[in-house]
Amino acid sequence: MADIVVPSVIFSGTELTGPAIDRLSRRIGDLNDIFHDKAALAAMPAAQTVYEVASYFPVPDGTEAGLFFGITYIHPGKVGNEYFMTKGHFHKLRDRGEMYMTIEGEGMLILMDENRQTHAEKMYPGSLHYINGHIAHRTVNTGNTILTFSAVWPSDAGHDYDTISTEGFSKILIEKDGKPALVENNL
Ligand code: M6P
Ligand code: ZN
Repeated sequence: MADIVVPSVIFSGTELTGPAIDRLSRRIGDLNDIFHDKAALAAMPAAQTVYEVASYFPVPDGTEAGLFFGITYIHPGKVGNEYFMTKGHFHKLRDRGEMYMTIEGEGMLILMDENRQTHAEKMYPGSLHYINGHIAHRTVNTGNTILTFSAVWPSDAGHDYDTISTEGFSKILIEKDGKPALVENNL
């Protein structure tokens, strides 16, 4: 290997580019489980993008003690009175933590422990969020512009989506009187 190597993965501050970037889009039609207002959901175009993730996986998934890096872009919007948000997950290896940093936009990080105790942290440009292991996490765009944040997580953490898709979070973030409100999820 040459002494000096120029990385081919570049993070511009908002965009992640390079040959090894994995990109995924989550659309309304992929997110039937997570939004509470099923009638409002059914009235929206299934192909409408809710969020996109660009990730850099420098080591294979499952590698012990490696790290992954991702940028998530949540579009502004709502399904009924519930803001656009990510699916949310626990880590498969429950004790693995994660770090988020907000790049642009405004939002909320919803955190739920294994006893279903839920609270939220405000996300704003520069806000840093340490997510302990054993905590489910979901991000929500509460603004009128795209919410962009970076994430770093262990390459052996894995995603447990099933627990959230069957049980949900105990609280949801809705717009109430023109403002975000974290309320009990009664569904
Ligand atoms: C962050 C990280 C990723 C995650 C993404 C979208 O970038 O936590 O691991 O995939 O957000 O969240 P979700 O997987 O819950 O849809
Ligand atoms: Zn995670």
